[in-house]
Formats: sequence, structure tokens, C-alpha cells
Amino acid sequence: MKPTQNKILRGWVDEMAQLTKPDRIHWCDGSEEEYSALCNEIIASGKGFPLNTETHPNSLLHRSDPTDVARVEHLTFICTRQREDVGPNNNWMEPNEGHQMVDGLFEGSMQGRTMYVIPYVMGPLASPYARTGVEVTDSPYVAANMRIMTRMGSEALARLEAEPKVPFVKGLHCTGDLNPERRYILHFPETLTIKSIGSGYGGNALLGKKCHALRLASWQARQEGWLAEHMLIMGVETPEGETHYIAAAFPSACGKTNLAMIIPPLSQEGYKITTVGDDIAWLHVGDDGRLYAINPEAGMFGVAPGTSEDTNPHALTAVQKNSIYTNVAVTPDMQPWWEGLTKDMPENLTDWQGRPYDPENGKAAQANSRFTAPVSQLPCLSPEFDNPQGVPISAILFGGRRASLAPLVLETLDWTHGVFAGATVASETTAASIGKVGVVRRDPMAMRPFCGYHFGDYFAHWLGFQEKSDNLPKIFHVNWFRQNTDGDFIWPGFGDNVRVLRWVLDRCQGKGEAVRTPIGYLPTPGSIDIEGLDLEKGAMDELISFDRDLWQTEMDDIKMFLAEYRDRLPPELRAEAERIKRELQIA
Ligand code: SAT
Ligand code: MN
Repeated sequence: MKPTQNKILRGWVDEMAQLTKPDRIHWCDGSEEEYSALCNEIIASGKGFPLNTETHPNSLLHRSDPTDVARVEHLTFICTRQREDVGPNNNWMEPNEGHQMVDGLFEGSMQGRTMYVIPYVMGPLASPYARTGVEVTDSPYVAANMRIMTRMGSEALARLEAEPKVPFVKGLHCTGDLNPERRYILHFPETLTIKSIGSGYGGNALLGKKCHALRLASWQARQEGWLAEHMLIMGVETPEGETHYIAAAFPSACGKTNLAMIIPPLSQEGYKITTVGDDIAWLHVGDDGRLYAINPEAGMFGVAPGTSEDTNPHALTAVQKNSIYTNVAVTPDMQPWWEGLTKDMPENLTDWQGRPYDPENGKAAQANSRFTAPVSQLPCLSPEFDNPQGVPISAILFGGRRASLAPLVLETLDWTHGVFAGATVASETTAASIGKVGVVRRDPMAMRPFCGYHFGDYFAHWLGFQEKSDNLPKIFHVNWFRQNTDGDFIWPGFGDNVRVLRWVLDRCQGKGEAVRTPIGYLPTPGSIDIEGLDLEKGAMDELISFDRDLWQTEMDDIKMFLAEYRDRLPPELRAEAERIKRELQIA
């Protein structure tokens, strides 16, 4: 492909090449041939392995450096002129200092290597809400993944050339020496720039995803009056043939991909789920005052462990071909395998690090091992996936992993309470990020690692939507992860979650029964269809009730958490905390 007519892009790529000094520059066109060549590069590097061509045509296993298997929040920075703008929720660096520090590491870092220039569009190509970006990287693995995850290549370049004055996101990525001491993920929202070095892992290296579509986009969204959120988007088709759309935010590795494509059980005949997106939603207020969502991505970067014919058959179908598997195990005949894929572990597995499987070494597949697959391969892909206007959202769900406290579902009392519920989401940490797993931490709107600015301002931005429209979706809080004293999950989850979605949609239509409590509207017994479910005695009562004492303690914790945002915390949220506390005391 010839270098571009877009002078700004050309100048920037030249500059990046002068800094990193690659031997070759390849402008990605997104073609099939190019994809094959990228895969061959990955294989030639010794880190990629072709999978069984009969069972998994055109697919690849990639083994990462064992120290580079998750996002690194402590090495992720937002670089703005004013330190206060990033809030206590982000690491901050002064922009000049940031550039200087990493440019030292980028200096000559692509010597002997190819620089891939990846023009991409986030969102449907014809959408006014879609945004362009260009990532330059020395990693063929990143380039191949970006082809699946975004609309990448000639069409994206054509858009960049058609709008030469529209700013695009500039992302520089270099694998570097993978030394965690020299690993940095820097974001410069004021100049729409990303610089990432020292990691080849998904969220650190596929810059269109978390870096662009969430951290930078959230910053732009605030300035321009829209929302960039860590949300799945799903359609729920009813037996009457209507489709309602739901957007849901859960922290990484809490089941967004699974929920976005559930198959309702037989007893829920007539309900059908279609998937618009499984990780990120960009939301705009439409002319009718409703919130419309597009999925900026074109692929899924899903957690492999636990994905099976039982838990997510659609995802399993989608990953059967043209997919990249990262850090899973393989069978002797080169089929990918991970814990939970089959009940029995196949014999003679090779583990994710390429060793003969030995339980002494831990799991066969890495806990955060992933598949990258085009959403177009999903049997349940929504016909609206490419709709340039997006889909109208009826309900927003927030949630996390909570073994206790949070009920199965609650409807918030109004938009302010909904924003409060989102802002105070807590969840047990997962393997998607480096650090201790299973500790409860607050993760507002599941955006803690991804909001590119001060959470206080972010909450205010959310609250401000009330002024833009009186036709906003209802906001709910869900928790599929309640456990009994033995540590077993009380709610079956997966396909049966459609039962909860039905109650949610009923509520959106003024149907469905609920009782008002200080923490929100809770379903009345019987208002969620549990026919055919094998629940423990009393389980449902426990799932839809709340414990006043536990909630008192929770409110104290929430007040402490909100206090971190000091004078940037919207007073409405403090007032909401006061209201709940007061009502809890009335009993
Ligand atoms: O950050 S990733 O995109 O690699 C996955 C996640 O944590 O959601
Ligand atoms: Mn995610």
C-alpha cells in the first residue's frame, strides 16, 4: 500500500519511524493475504503455532511472555497538564515528562524490525459516531489482533483521507524487551496520543480497545456530550417479536461476553438474545431523547477459561475459525484447550507456557488466557450490529461479583440513584489485571481502570444527562454471584439470567412487581419467573431481599469511598448516600 495523502498522518508516521528506526514500514490494508503474512510472521517469531486446520481453520495459538499476561494498572498513566484532571482514580504524569521518559525507551526500539502502520475505525464505517485512529507497532501479533478487533486497513485509511482535518488517535506501540521495569502505557488525552511500550498483552497493546475506545474516548465523550462505557450491548427479543436493547457494565472477567450471548433455557420459549457488543459501548442521546449505543469494536477479546458448550455455545462457535488464542493449552493434535472447556482434561496437554502439562505448575491455560474472534462469526450477532445510528437502550445494568450483600437485581429509584448505584459498584478483583485476585474493590461503572479523567467529573457528566433528556433508560443493579455459606453460587446464572432480564424489561414497560426499599425497587416474590429452576429452599427470598445491618456498614464504606473525590464529587451523590442511610435507620 502506498503511504497516505493525509499529510498529518504521513508526518506523524515519519516522526515515529525516525524515533524507533524500523528496518521496514508496512501500511496495513486489512486484506486476507496480509493477515496470512502476519500469522506467518508470528509463527516465524517462535511465539505462534498454527492450530489444527481441520478443527480450527486459519487459527493460531500465541504464547506471551509469562510476565506479560494481563493489564498493568500501576504502569498505566494519564498525562494531562493539570494533575487534578485525572483524579485519584488514575496515575498521573506531566505530558512533557511522559514523552521524554518513554521516548528514551522508544529510541531505536524497532531496529531490525518491521513497523506496521494500522489505520482503524472504531464503530460502523458509516457511523457519524465512529472515530478513527492509527496504531504503529512492531508486533505482528498486535496487527493481526487489530484486524479482528477493529475495522482496519484500506477502508479506514480512506476515511482518514476523506477527512484530513478531523483529529485521529495516534497510538505508538513497541514490544520492547518486555521487562516490566521498562513497561509503560501512557495516554495523552489533550493530544489524542497513546504511547505503549514493554507489553504485548491485549489491553496494553491493542490500542484501539481500552486505551482509545475507553480512556481517550471517555475524555472526548465528556467534552462532546456523550458516553464511552465498559458495557456490553444486547438485544432481547420477546415472544411477541419485539426487540429491546440492554447495555450492561461489569468489571473485566465478570461475564460480559457470556451475558451478551446467552441462550435462554427451554422454559423461556420465545425469548432470543442477539449481540451487538460484548465489552464497549459508545452512547449518544438521539433526536427522540433515547440513548443510542454503538459497539466501537469488530471482534471479541474474551476470557477463555470457563467458556464451554454449556456456558457460551455461541462464543465457542465463533472461535472455531479465523481466531487467535492467547495463552491457552493445546492437545497433542493442536486443538486449543482450557479449564472448563470440557469436563475431562484431555491427555498429554501442553500447557500455556509450552511445557508438558503438570498440575505442579498450576493450570494448563493461563487464568486470563483469551480468544480473539470476529463478531461476524457469532451465530447470535444482532442484525443491527452495523447500524450507523446504533440501537436504542431501554435499560442499563451495573454489577459486579459480590458473594454477599447485593441482591440478584434491583431497579434504582431514578437517574440520580442509578448513577449512585453505578458509581459505588464493588466487585471482587479478577485475573484480567495484575494483582491480587478476589479482593473486593469499588469499580465505578466498571470503569475504574478505564476512565481517562477524574471520577468526580465523570459522575457529574453522567448526572448531567438528566438535563439532556427525559427519556433516558432505567438503571438497574445486578449480581449473579451470590454465594451460600458453603461458597456455592445461589443463582444458576448464564442462560437463566434471561429471567432477570425479563423482569428488567417488564419494569421498563411499567409492568413487573416490585417493592420500594431504601436501596431501590426489589422484585416481589413470584415476579421473577423461576419455573423449572432447581433452586435451594429459600434461595430466591435471599436473592431478592436485603440485610439492613450489612447495608448500614456498606453505606459507611461508600461514604468513605466517595469522600476520596473531595470537592469534585457532585453533591447529589453525597445526598443520595445520606438518603439511603437515613431510610435504612427508619427500618
Ligand atoms: O484489558 S483487556 O482488553 O485486555 C481485557 C479486559 O481486561 O477487559
Ligand atoms: Mn473489558
